[in-house]
Amino acid sequence: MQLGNLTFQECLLLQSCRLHSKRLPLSRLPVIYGHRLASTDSGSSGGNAAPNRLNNASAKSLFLCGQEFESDDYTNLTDRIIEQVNCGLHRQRGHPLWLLTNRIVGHFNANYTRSRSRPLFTVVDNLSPIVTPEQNFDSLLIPADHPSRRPSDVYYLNRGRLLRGHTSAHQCDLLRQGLDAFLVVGDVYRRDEIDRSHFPVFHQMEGVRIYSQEQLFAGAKDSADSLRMFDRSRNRTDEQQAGHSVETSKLLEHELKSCLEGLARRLFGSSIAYRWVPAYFPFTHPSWELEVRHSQSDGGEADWMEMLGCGIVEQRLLDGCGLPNRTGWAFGLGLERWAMQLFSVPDIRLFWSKDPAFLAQFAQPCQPGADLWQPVQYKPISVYPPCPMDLSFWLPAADASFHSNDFYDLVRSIAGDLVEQVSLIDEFRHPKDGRMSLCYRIVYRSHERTLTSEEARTVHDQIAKSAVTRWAVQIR
Ligand code: FA5
Ligand code: MG
Repeated sequence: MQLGNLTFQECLLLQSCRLHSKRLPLSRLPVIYGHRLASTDSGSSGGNAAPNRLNNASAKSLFLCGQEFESDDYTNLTDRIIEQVNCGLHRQRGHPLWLLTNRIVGHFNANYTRSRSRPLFTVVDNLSPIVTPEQNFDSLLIPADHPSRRPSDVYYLNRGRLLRGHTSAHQCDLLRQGLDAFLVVGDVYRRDEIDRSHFPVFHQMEGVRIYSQEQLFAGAKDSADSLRMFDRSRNRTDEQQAGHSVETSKLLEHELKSCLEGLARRLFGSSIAYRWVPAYFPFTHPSWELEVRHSQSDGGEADWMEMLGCGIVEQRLLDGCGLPNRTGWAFGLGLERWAMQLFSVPDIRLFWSKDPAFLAQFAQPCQPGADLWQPVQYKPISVYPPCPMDLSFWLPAADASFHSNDFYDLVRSIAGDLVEQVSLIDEFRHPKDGRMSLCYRIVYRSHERTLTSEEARTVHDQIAKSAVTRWAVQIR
């Protein structure tokens, strides 16, 4: 077991290198994305009345989850994303994300109970992924000018609706509804880089637990009466929120971390190497990320993989939900990342595979009545060679506005699952006319067969052609 011994700044810098292939300014680092119940929101996530589609004929509206939405200047959904909305892999029995979700819920139910063994945590897994900016951002104290709101990072249906970027979007609504301990599972959407552990559609599980003073200090027995949850004389520091007593800060941190460490040990075994890294989220303070040592499938050096973000819920958020006498913690974990670690799945795209040879490997523990915890280790069906190709172009003018995420979306919508990775490998500004030249490396690889270079070349040429049409770039 390994705990981090880095300073806060070192952690931030380290993360900037690891999380983003290119360094980003620190202000961009606290990348968060992050409602309303299905019954009160834009359609439930159950059976869709009509298929999701962009209404191309007029391009003025789109259909999603059985509802029509008017498009506007913020609309940026692509057909491929639309196809995946409400995929809910975690609800499909037999899928590895279903298996993982059920193991996690089983662990919580076994370890956290109310009187008469009733589960403490309410599980909510059917909320619509279509939320408002209020739910995804404002309710979580995310500033109006925060970069995570930009259309370059978020899939907007229109200015008033978006695909949730994290399950935290439901925190406030569920707290207002009166829940004091809950797990929310759902598909989330981000315009993100593409690599083996990032995908624009993935699944998160949110956990929130809030306490009254009596509940928080229930374990303190003799001294419980003398302990106070709030101490108005205390200021905000790196370790605690203003107004929280020292005991509250320490106890909440302990409860949160031991809950998550317990979960990691139950799933991955007691010898798992992990570390806590200080983090920043506008809706929790202090905040951390949990990283787990992850061995590379290709035998390369083991690396740390970020598994979740968490922290002590900002008091201002609880006040806003009408809960000024409660304190609590919250976490949000990436289900695919946990499943990759747990089942040794080397690439996040595999979770989208419909190949029976993939799904069959998880079928046994998913049978009704079977032991959910019987060990499963993914065995690669076969390994096909990657096919890397570079694409360089000049932007049309010195002041041309161009965002890499738009390019990643274009690549994804043309190459689909044949693209394993896209990265910006070179940037160069023309000394005379100031135009930018960009070079992207696109790695094509199929999980189903060996791609011939002609096949990859055809797709690559199509991408180049579309980039020319879309942005008037000049291929080099
Ligand atoms: C969040 O989304 C916060 N909402 C988490 C949180 C909840 C913090 C409650 C505090 C309190 P973050 O952006 O770090 O944080 O994402 C959480 C996890 O989702 C990551 O740790 C990672 O496991 C997973 N994740 C993030 N981006 C991707 C991606 N593109 N593909 C797959 N998994 C991802
Ligand atoms: Mg993170």
